[in-house]
Amino acid sequence: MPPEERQPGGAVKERVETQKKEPPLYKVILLNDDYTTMEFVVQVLETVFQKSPAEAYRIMMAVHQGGRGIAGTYPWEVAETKAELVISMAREAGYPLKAVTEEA
Ligand code: TYC
Repeated sequence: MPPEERQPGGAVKERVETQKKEPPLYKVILLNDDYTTMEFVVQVLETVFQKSPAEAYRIMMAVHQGGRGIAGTYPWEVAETKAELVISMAREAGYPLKAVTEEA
């Protein structure tokens, strides 16, 4: 028995369920608009979401044609931080690009 489960007097501590649950995942979704350039969206996908140039272009075109698309899926805090980073980079560059998070 591991020392932390030994009790004074020899009592045995009940084992609580210890199986680790995976954290819930959240999608970061990019929304299409008419003003943000394709180059900027590709750059965001490469730098914020670590996509290859080919994958970044594919996702950007999927958003451009379909209205929205998944940039990546992460634990809540990472997803929120990346969505906020996308929005602040876009505003800094003068684009209206939107990113939202949704439970996966
Ligand atoms: N529709 C934009 C254009 O034609 C490109 C674009 C793609 C904008 C994806 C936003 O999330 C976006 N310049």
